[in-house]
Amino acid sequence: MFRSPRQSLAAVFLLLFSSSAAAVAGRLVIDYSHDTSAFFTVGSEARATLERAAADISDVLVDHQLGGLVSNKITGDSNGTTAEVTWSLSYFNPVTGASVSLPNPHLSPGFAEDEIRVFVGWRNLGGITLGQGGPAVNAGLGINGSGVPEEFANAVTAMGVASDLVMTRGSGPIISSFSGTVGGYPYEFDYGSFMGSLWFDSDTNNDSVTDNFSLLDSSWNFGMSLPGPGENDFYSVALHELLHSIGLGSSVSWNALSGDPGVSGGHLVSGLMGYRLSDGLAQEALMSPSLATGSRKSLTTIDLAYLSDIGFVVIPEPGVWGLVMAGVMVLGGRRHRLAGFWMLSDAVDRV
Ligand SMILES: [Ca+2]
Ligand SMILES: [Ca+2]
Ligand SMILES: [Zn+2]
Repeated sequence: MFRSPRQSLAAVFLLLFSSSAAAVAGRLVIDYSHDTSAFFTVGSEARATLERAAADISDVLVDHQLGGLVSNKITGDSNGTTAEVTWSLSYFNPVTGASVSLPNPHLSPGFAEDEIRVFVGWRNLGGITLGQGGPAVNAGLGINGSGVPEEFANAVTAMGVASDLVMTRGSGPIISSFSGTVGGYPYEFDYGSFMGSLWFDSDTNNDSVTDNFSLLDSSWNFGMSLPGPGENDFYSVALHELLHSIGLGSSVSWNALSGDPGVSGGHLVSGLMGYRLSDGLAQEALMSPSLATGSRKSLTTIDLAYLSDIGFVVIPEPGVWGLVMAGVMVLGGRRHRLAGFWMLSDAVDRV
């Protein structure tokens, strides 16, 4: 039977989706501990849909790429002289925006292999903003040392190497970097994707009063069925903000792509098309900056390619899915990377 190229590509992506459905979910752990609204109660449609979005992203991230965190103290040694860094990590409270510091992040909340924790909530957002999200870009560190001065430079260097090995979590993106000097010797630390925050608009009529559930429900489409005319699709916004929260749009690895023609600030350019992983049909990238009311966006090959570009290992695996990978690379068409680092701000964006 004759098939147009488009049809055969669609068939390949359908196969891809079937395969991904069997992957282990749960790499994105949704944390509701800051949510004070009644909108994410256990059993609610919004919560179920958010969990589905997290699972759908987890399914495209390959297992065993993000290392666990077993200690927040990391030591470098040079002939018995040591330099030790003690890390704390911070994230933004999704409801209040306050920075929350975790002095012992390996214990509380703890980071198992492959897990990224995303704190979620609701806020009254003005204008046309539906949601905001970003990775945790704050951290604190203290450095101690002991030994002889002539070995300290090497110990500091060894500490940096050892810290990067643990704190970048392996092959995931670099979220942020620190540099400075200790005892006159320079250090630079990178760290990877541990946490993020995101929040959704709870004031859909922009009267500065949090909507009651009935009003919220009439504006948002909380379920997995497609949105009706005029409704904003919660699943689409959840996917988009979750991808922000793990580093797309604001991270050292993302900023290194700033010369890429597909990248515009914290988003992919409007109109950049990919193929939906769910059914192989063409769709504007999920990570473009806007979402039309009454429409749904889901993960596309383009979004997958940029997840790969910032450091995640994503399905399909090369070799096994060679045909699909070739398609992704052609569609992506972006291999122009700029060297250099940008310091991160509290980057969150519309939709
Ligand atoms: Ca309101
Ligand atoms: Ca609003
Ligand atoms: Zn965005």
